[in-house]
Amino acid sequence: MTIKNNLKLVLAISTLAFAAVTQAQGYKEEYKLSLVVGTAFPWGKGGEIWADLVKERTNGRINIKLYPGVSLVQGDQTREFSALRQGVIDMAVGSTINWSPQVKELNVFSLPFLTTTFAGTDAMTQGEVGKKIFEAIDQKGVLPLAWGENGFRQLSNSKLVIATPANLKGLKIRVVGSPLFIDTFTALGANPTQMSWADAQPALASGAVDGQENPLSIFLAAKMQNLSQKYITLWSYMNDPLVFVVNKEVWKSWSAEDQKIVRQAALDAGKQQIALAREPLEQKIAALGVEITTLTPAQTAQFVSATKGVYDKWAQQIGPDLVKMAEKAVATTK
Ligand code: X2X
Repeated sequence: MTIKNNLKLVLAISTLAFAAVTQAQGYKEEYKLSLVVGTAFPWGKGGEIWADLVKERTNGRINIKLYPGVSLVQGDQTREFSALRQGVIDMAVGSTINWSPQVKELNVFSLPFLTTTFAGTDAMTQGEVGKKIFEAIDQKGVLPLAWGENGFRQLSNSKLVIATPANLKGLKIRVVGSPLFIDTFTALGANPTQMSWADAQPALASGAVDGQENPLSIFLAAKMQNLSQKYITLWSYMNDPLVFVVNKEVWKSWSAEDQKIVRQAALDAGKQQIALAREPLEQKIAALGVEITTLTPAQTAQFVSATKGVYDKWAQQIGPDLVKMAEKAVATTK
């Protein structure tokens, strides 16, 4: 070997070594993934599946740690989206309700009775509506990768069987952090109060509120029968899709190969998570002594008509075009 060739070799090796170091420097030792609930819930399981798939497929280059209880924003789930944008949170599997104060389009899923079926939900998330919503999330500064699902929200309370809006009169109902929910429950004659998930459980336990609405998977894993919740009404008035997202700076710091792996892992985890969230739980919950009421079509119609004004008002705020697109998507499933 000539001296010139030796020099070339040394240069090539040091360039490679430098590249390896800068790549390692660009990667964090741990990525923080925010969740409202932990792995006892299908929602938290989805985060765990995503983290495990990424770790395995990147040979540990990307190491994700779960932060349930939205602990990175002190339990205030309505601040999760801003924290994601700012980089306080690296990744999340988050609820469309919790992010709707920042991304108004997400309220489309909370329009009362827009759809009451999984087919209707899928027609929205997997079609044009889903694309538009991902664009909106992206424009607000966070990268969406895949859909998940918290589930259809059912009504529970400690006082009585609720089969018509009249039964809700004056009941104190805990609702989540979107003003749309205050409007819906006010229109139904209830007395809604907004609070975080962390505050909701002690408020139910002490009787400060009479009832709440959440998917059955949340009811079961949070053992709400022990929080005085004796009655459930299955009204499926809205579904709460979840979104798998990554902070944009974090995303840019990853190699193209790793970006591909993280995206595919989110899609795979999302599919598995949705299947878990859709497991029927009525019998398990009934076996705990909770009285479950299924509405007749005529009873459902009363709830639909009582909330029609809320639907129309919010359709204007969300954007009539997006709402029409959603209505069309749902109509194809009927
Ligand atoms: O707070 C709730 O009710 C929950 C857990 O369902 C959400 O984060 C939307």
